Amino acid sequence: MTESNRLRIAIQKSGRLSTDSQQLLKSCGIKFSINEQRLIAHADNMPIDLLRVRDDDIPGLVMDGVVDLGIIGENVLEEEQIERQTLNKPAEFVKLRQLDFGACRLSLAVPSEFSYADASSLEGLRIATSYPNLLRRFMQQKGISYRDCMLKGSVEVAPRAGLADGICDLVSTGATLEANGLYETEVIYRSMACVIQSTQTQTPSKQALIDRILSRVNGVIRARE
Ligand code: PRT
Ligand code: ZN
Repeated sequence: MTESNRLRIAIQKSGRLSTDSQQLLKSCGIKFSINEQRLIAHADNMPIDLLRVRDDDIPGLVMDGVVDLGIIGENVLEEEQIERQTLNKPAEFVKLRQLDFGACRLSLAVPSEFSYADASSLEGLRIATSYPNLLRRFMQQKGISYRDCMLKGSVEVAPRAGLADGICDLVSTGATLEANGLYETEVIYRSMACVIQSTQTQTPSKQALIDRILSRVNGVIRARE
């Protein structure tokens, strides 16, 4: 029995989006306390369960209809959507709204000694990334062929380690690139956190609760602007 009368919201367990996600839900009047050992936190004052998971799992949980709502970076969402479309797996969701945190960009970067004119400077070269689908889409649009170097972490050290010629990685301040002797050449995707809803919802009461939460989210963000 996996159906639930309670609204399920997936948020990142621990990482760059967790504090802001929890804070946003609390500002919307949802009362809960997190037990670090627990996957689920039950709200005290509304029929809502928070699922605390790896951010990478959130798009799939929403697209498979396991949870009703998710708070996730658009970068991870879009990457997963392209991946699922390629594999003919459910890839539908409704983006309810973009949020005001989690800002970053997915960028191409190369070693400081690399002479870069435009993306075609990477023709035939190897690019390390954790976002193979977003990278492929960008390079296909430009008509550039390149070779993959798929890394889930430590992408920024790949050129120095001789594993790749350039990278495609998330950047916010640029300090990590600089510390690794790389410079940013091209932004291929700009991202913020967003709230998404499953297309497989719902009972009218769940939808009413979602509408209420969304209108509070709008109010909270408007007040912060
Ligand atoms: O454990 P889990 O899988 O849940 O977390 P994670 O390690 O995959 O993700 P996490 O917590 O690092 O990031 C979650 C989300 O935060 C990302 O998917 C983005 O939507 C958003 N975000 C915003 C960022 C950054 N800014 C960011 N700067 N995610 C990662 N970075 C990393 C980047 O990969 C690089 O290593 O920070 C470094 C660069 O930062 P600067 O400031 O030096 O440029
Ligand atoms: Zn992750």
